[in-house]
Parts: sequence; structure tokens; C-alpha cells
Amino acid sequence: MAMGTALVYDEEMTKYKLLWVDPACKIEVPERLTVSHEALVLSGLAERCVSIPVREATDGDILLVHSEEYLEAVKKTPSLSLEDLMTFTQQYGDVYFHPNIYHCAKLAVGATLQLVDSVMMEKVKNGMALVRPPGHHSQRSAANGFCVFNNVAIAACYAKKNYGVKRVLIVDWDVHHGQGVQYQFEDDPSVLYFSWHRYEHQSYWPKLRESDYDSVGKDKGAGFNINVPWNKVGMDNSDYLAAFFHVLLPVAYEFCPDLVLVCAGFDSAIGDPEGHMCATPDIFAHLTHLLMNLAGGKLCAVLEGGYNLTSLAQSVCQTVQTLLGDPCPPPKELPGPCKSAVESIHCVRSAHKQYWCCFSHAADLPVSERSTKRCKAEEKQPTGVEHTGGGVQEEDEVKGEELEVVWPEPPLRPAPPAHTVVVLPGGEAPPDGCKPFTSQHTPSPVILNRLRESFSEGSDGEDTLTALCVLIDLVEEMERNKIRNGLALVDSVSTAMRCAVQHAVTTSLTNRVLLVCVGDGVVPAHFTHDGKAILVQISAKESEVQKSKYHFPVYLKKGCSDVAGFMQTVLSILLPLAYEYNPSLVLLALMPHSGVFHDAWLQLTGLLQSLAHGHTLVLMQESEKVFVNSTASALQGNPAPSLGPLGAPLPEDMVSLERLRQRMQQDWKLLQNTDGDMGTKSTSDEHR
Ligand code: FKS
Ligand code: ZN
Repeated sequence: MAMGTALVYDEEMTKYKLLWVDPACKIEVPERLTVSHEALVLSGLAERCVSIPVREATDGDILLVHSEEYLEAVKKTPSLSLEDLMTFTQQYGDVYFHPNIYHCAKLAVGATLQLVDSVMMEKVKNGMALVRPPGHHSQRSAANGFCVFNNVAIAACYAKKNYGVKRVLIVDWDVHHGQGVQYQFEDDPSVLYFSWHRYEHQSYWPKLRESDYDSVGKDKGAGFNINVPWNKVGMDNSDYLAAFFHVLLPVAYEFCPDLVLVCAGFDSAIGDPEGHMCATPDIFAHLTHLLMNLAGGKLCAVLEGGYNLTSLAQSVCQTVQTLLGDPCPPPKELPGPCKSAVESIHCVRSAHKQYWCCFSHAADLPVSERSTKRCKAEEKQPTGVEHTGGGVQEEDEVKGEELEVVWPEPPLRPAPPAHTVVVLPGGEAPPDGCKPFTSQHTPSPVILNRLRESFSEGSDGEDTLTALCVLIDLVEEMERNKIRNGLALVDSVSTAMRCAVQHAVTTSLTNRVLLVCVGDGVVPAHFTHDGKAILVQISAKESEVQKSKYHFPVYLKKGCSDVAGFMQTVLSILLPLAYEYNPSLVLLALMPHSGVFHDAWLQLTGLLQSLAHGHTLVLMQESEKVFVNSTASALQGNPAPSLGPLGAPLPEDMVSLERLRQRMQQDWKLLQNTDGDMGTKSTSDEHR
């Protein structure tokens, strides 16, 4: 399995800048790259990466996306006079040229392709390229929005051509719409493009009609272009996560990419003078992590925008640190998506329901909404707007100085000294990279007594007790951050789980336990009454009734053996719930004969690692031994294998999941994906 994280960077790409006065371009400065790189060096992250040299892209590389005429025109720019550079620049929107930009643009493409090569040849697992100029606005024959060549679009074509990659997912989390990427792959079903962007009903740059949610792609590519327009500024961590849980991730898993490319712009983070959004830099740890189990972990992040140098540098570090495998910082205070975000998410899901099984039961838009949206846009926008989006004059900034936004520095993300330990029945060798856990502490008499009372019935009482003491010690070592993950093979999952959760909720260190049970079996639900634990059980047992707002019995007709239904549950119910709950410990139980598809279980295990500082204790029944090695590998951060393109979940499962989601969304706001009163409310311009 490929290991390591690539970092592709060359200082040469700082050697061009704006040579004249242009308010639209003054934010795109060389320091964007130097501060990002310096932050990686100072934090010690750079030296943990595999440093990969850049190269110049060849004409052949560039021609994968751009026209010969355009390439020839850009080739001439190094020898133009200042005046001629200005004139050349004027034919495009919001971009500037410099005598050295052609060289840098070739390096930016080349850096991106070097990254793709390293990942595809399995020299590394994943990586990031820090580049200038950015790429996602540039088009076949046009520079636009600081972009000269479309780095990521070229990379997608290159990977298809050179490595036989069948499906590429491009995730554009930059705050601007990468219309250049959209145009390139509009009719191409082999490249799925997802972009969220500040839109404000088409009043924000590049002000394009085709950036709205109803541009879904054309011809064979219909359904493979996904736009999430943000119609208000101030979108925050909840809004971004909701878009991932309810739009991107279900589609991405259904699509099943062989490679994930990220247009990693950080102008979508707080403090950015362009984006005016409120998501904090640590959210990029989560966005990154949530993508890291797709495509067998093959993920290439390529810098696009980001203009607040502090926010940019922090966000770059969060991204790289996650690629390296350090535990994610728990995201605090997730109040759920704002009304406007829910409305956008609802619109996208409904526009795409005919293309993706995961949306087949998404609510339709009210008829009124479909038409008003279009009217709003058409009133504002006279016909004949240029495709490049550069034709419309920007309103001058009349506000004067921007208010300074402050936010706390992202927390450190220390990795515990031991990564993953195992408790196996006598004599079994631990899986690769895992230490056997040896109990060092004897529980206090109080705890021992409690254990005796609750667990030592039956003939092998003392043996059970000893085994449970080991488990308790393991939980405590995890709480003390001495150990990140544990895996225990036990003779009764139910008992072990009851014991571990009881201990965890009665010690002062752990205040919230997320219990995830895969398969049928009796599970202790009484811990969920006061919210100290939350229980999600995915099973084929219909009878379960919900006992509290902390109890989620998920019934699937074929139980966990239906991969599509299982993943739908994980992505759109379990993850949003888990993020909102923000557990300090995750207990993941594999019940006997759960029937869960091996790789789907590994996906679940991998995905849950972004919670609770990466602390997961997996309990499995001895009969499920075949899962030990692969589960240990997933706990160690190795990407889970791809599931293959997912089919449709059973319609009756979709209906019951939707019913559960609706019932719980009052208590759990991150479960919201449908605007109940869309089209019936009049004006509320507040963000919340
Ligand atoms: C000034 C208007 C500036 C141009 C915005 C370009 C954004 C570029 C970017 C990229 F990633 F390409 F760098 N309008 N008020 O951030 O999307
Ligand atoms: Zn941007």
C-alpha cells in the first residue's frame, strides 16, 4: 500500500506579480505562496511530507484542455512591453499578465501533474501542490480570474490518458465557481465536478447563469456537474458539512472515483476579503478527511484561491496535516445549516434526483420556487453576457477598509504515542503495525465491585471480569490520549459494549460516547436517556422503537448486507448526527453475523476516525475474526478499498430512512437537507 504525503512546491512560482493598478487583482499576491509554505515548514509538517520537484508542463499537457491559438498567444507574453501586456490582459476578465507568468503557469500545471504522477505511481498515498497562478477559471481559449492554464482540468485529462483512470471526481471548495472546469467537462460523464460558490442569486462574480444549481451537465454528462450556489455570505462549518453529507458524499460514493482532485481554494474560509464566509480553517481538516476514503485514498489537493494570508496559511496546514493522518480537531458548535444553505442543498438534490439513486427520494421543489428563481436571475441579467464572465463591471468597493475578522487559532493536533492497539484472545499475533495491549493498571475497588455486580453472572465469571478489566484500562488509556485506537476481539460484544460504555460515561474524562452497532443483537440503550451516549444501530430488526432523541435504530430490510442502503445510512444519517453530537469517544461494535459487506465496514471505520480526536474502540465478536487485520489497517488510517459504483438502495429503505431523518431533524439540525416552507415564506434576509 502506498504511504506518505507529497508536497509539491517551488519558490519560482512567487516570481510574478501585478505591475499596474487594478483593484480587482490586487489581492492575488506572491506572499500567498510564501506564507503557506512557511507555515508548513514552521509547523514541522513540510518535513513530514515527501518533497516532489516541480516541472514545466509540455505543450502537449497544456493542449489537453487549451486551444493552440490561446497557447501561442500566452507564449508570446514574456517578451511583451508593459503596455502590450496591459492590452493583452484587457481581453480577459479579472486577470493580469506579467513577463514571468507564462513560466509560472507552466510550473503550476507541471507541479499538479507531478503530484498526479506520484499518487498514481503509488510513490505516495496523497498530496498537495502549492501553486500560482491558480487554474479553475481558465478556459479553452481564455484566461480568467487570476488563472492562465486550468491546472486541475489538465490533471484530470492527464490521469485519464496516462493511467487509464476511468472516473475522476473534482471537488472545488474554493469560494468561486470554477466555470472553466465546468465548461471543460460539461458533457463528460467520466469527470464529476462538484463546486460550491458564493452566488447571491447571480450577483456575485463571475455572475453566470450557469453557476446555478440547475446546471447539471449536458448530454452524456447530465448529472455529472453539481453546483451548490451560496445565496448568502457568512456560510459556516455547519453549512459546508451539510453540503458534504447531503450532496457531495452520497453522490461521490455512488460515482466511485478512481482519483479525487481538489480545487483547494481557501477563500471559502473565515476572514477572506473575497468570500466573506465564516467557516474556520479547521473545517478543511474534515473536508479533507471525508474525501480520503474515496478512490482508495488517491487524493491530490491543488491550491486555488485564498486571500487572507493568516486564514490561508492555517487552512493549508489543516489540509496537509490531515493528509498526513493526524487526528482531526473536533469541530465545535455546529448549530446546523442556515435556512439559505438548506434551501440551496434542497435545490441541488432535487435538480439531481433523476441522475443519482441516492437522491431518488429527495423532495421536489415547490413549483413556485422553480419559476421565481429563474425570474430573479433573468431580471437582473441582461442577455448576451460574455461566457468568460469578465464583461460585467464590478461595483467599486465603497465600504472602504474591511472590518478585521478574528478567530481562534486552530488547536494543535497531537498524535498519541501509540496509534492502534489490539486485544486478541491468547497467543494470536497482532496485525501489522499494531501493538498488543497489555493492561498496566488494576481497576479501583469501586470499579471492580461495579463490574462484579453487573457482569459476572455465569460460570466463567472471573475470566469475564479479567477481560473486562483489560477493556476498561484500554478505554482509560485512550482517554488519557496515550493510545489513539483500540480493537478488541471479545466473546460477547453485547457485554463488552455495555461494560465499556458504562465505564466511559461514569468517568469524568469522557462525557459523550457515540455507540455504533452494526448488525442485530441486544444493545444497551438505557445509557442514551441522558445524552451521555448516543446509539446508532443498523440492523434488519424492524421491531426496534426509538427510545429517546439519542437513540437511532436504523432498520434496513436486508440489514447491513445492502451496501447502498448501508452507505446512505452512514453518510446522511450517522455522520451528520455524529458531527453534531461531537463525541469524545467512538465505540464501534461489529455484532455477530451482521452480514455487513467487508469493505463497507472498512469505509465506516475510516470515516468515523474524524471524530473524537480519532479515538475509536472497535469491539468485535470472536466469530468475526476475518475482519481483524483489515479493520486494524483502517484504524491506522489506511484508506478503505473502493466499494465500486453503488446501485440503488431498496425503495422501502429509502422511505424509512427519510422518515427517520425527518423525525430527528428537529433535534439534530445537521440532518436537515430539505426546506420545509420553501416558496411559502416571503422575505427574511438574515443569515440565520
Ligand atoms: C474583486 C473582484 C475580483 C476576481 C476573483 C478571482 C478569484 C480567483 C480564485 C482562484 F482560485 F482562481 F484564484 N474578482 N472584488 O480565487 O477563484
Ligand atoms: Zn476563489
